[in-house]
Amino acid sequence: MLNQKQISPEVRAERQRFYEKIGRDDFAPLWEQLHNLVTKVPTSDCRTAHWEYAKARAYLDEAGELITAKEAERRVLILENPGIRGKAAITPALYAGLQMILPGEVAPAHRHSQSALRLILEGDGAFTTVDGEQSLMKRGDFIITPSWTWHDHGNHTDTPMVWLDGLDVPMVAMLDASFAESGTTEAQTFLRPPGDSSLRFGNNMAPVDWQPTPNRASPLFSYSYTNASASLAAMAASSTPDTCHGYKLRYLNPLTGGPAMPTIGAYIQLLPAGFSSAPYRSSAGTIFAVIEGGVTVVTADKTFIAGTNDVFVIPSWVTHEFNVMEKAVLFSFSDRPVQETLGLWREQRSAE
Ligand code: 1HN
Repeated sequence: MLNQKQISPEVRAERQRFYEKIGRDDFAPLWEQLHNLVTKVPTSDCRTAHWEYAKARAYLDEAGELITAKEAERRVLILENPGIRGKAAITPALYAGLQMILPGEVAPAHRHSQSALRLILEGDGAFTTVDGEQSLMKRGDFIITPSWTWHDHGNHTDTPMVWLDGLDVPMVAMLDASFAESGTTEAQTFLRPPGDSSLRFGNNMAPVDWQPTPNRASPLFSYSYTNASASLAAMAASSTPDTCHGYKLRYLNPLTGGPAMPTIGAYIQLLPAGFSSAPYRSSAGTIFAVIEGGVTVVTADKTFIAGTNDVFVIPSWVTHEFNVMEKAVLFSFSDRPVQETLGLWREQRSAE
């Protein structure tokens, strides 16, 4: 790095004049910022942060009185990372929000380049329709709406439904590749019966001539919590936990073995009663939602307890540990698949 102290005021002023001159012609000196651009380790302004569900839920109730889902198009409270406010980002690459849909409400059909995932936090039986197939949602279910798929939501039950939305909004903005379209009708016409995609692709089979396309999202769009928790319970009953992750599974595209969507990886993990994880960090900033129990999260500069339905974010390369008294289940999502595809992803596990 240039040591400013060794530079005489005359030279500094001369350089400043040069920078201003070339700036008027849209040039800039790399040497003034090289070390901020190429850092030894990730150093974004993104911070570790925690959103309590009780507080979020009260704000959602207030929002419910201020605006309908239809008028809002989507009634969502964005979870803004406190280190990067105003960018609709929870990490530099990802967006997260909490969406509420009240009994009788409709969130009209649209599609966009951004890929979305939902993790249901509250409610049972509201629906989402993805590319003409309706699916009822319940707590803990993981649902995807891949890039450019039509989607609308509705709630015919008598209780509110709340879910966590995760999208690649900042990533798509960075690439300047955002396209969107509104549906001509509020709700899509059904093209297939409910459960069709699970029956075609979710039974370890696929239609004989179906060819997976690289980087295409999973044809399965609803992953039930009943299945996920049975898988976690089986692992927990018959193996020892990973020292950093406990028992952790990734949601995959059954046709490729890759992630359910190309830009966002999604995971679910069980931390058994009494578990204390070994310190861990990775280059993929990760958003967590607590599905069952509670967890104490420890980082160098912050320790907090995340209770059921709370959301928290661990930025890239921040070492963290999880401690639980009772069994806990955490859902999480990150940009890991993008980093892996580009050969960028790194992790560091503490010495075991
Ligand atoms: C969106 O389409 C949904 O469809 C939710 O439920 C959140 C945030 C940004 C852009 C599009 C939805 C969104 C979104």
